[in-house]
Amino acid sequence: MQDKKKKVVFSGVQPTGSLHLGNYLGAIKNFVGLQDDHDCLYCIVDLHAITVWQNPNDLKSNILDVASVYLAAGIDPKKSVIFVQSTVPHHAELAWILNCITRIGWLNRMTQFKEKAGKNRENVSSGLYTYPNLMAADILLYFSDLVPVGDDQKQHLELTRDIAQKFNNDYSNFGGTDFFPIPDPLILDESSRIMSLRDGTKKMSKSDPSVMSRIEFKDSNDQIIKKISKAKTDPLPIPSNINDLERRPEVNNLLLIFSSLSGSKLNDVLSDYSGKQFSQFKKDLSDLLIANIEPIREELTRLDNDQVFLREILEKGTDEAMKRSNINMKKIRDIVGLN
Ligand code: AQP
Repeated sequence: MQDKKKKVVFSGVQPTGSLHLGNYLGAIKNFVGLQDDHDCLYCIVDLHAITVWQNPNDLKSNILDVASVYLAAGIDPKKSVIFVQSTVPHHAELAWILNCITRIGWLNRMTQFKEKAGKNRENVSSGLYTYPNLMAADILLYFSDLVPVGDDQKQHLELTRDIAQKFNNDYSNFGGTDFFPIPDPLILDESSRIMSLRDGTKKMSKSDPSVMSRIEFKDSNDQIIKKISKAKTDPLPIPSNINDLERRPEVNNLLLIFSSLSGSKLNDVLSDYSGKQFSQFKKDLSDLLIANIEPIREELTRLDNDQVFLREILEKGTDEAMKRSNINMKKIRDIVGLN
């Protein structure tokens, strides 16, 4: 049931592969922390996933995998609405309306599209190009106030704000100038961009062809130890000054991961390890990772054997999301002049 006094939080994860430490520290860990004081909707954004071709069988199992990670990481279906985007058709309907609000020039500035399309821009799907409009629809459909995301989504959030403002202005005589609340991003600085373990200038990503670039939830303890021991560093010892990390992206990344998982300030981590070699630091980092990931992995194994439970949670989530989106979509259609 919606608690009208609480701020509405919306966020989502794409079911495009095995979830990793970046998804956890940049997004899912924050989702968990928000549940008590906010009205949270956490979505599995499968319509976003198909902006890049997905094997249908993999997509189906990835959807359930994201749901399992949500639950195993501590999202409580009694407190938060967990659902699959495509089971609530209003997301796609509102995205179309927002396609008609967003200016082409705004989409042309989106760096994620440029990065994902690369040199192949003429040949990627038009869905990839209008992806930010669907994301805006996800958020605005529930009149969300806050959106916890990693740093890579900041630009899309700014676009969502522009879209909401333009809609409010274009239809001010019909819905008022503050019909859609202007949502705020919730980005935790230190963990907002976790980088690849192989290249500190590239974000840790599900689609990186090298599994050694990321820590996945399903990694065994031995795999975690191996990935961290092979994580790229450099021949210099750990510095004592944060400024000395500037030209050492891989070292910076490992220290940030440590700081984020341990809850210690980066400065404190530096003073504990400055002047030391990486072998001791990497051992401690592996221990910390295992302490965080092992309980989630065990819960994932348990949920893997209880698919009925998982599907029940998702169905209930769809019912609740539909209840809300139905009411909101009626208002939106009415304002735009659709019946
Ligand atoms: N490396 C990261 N550091 C911090 N946060 C991250 N997020 C993703 N990668 C990092 C955050 O996780 C949430 C869900 O991301 P997503 O799966 O919807 O999309 P993405 O950002 O495109 O993630 P990937 O792993 O890079 O997927 P692919 O390879 O499929 O494109 C978002 O809040 C995101 O900020």
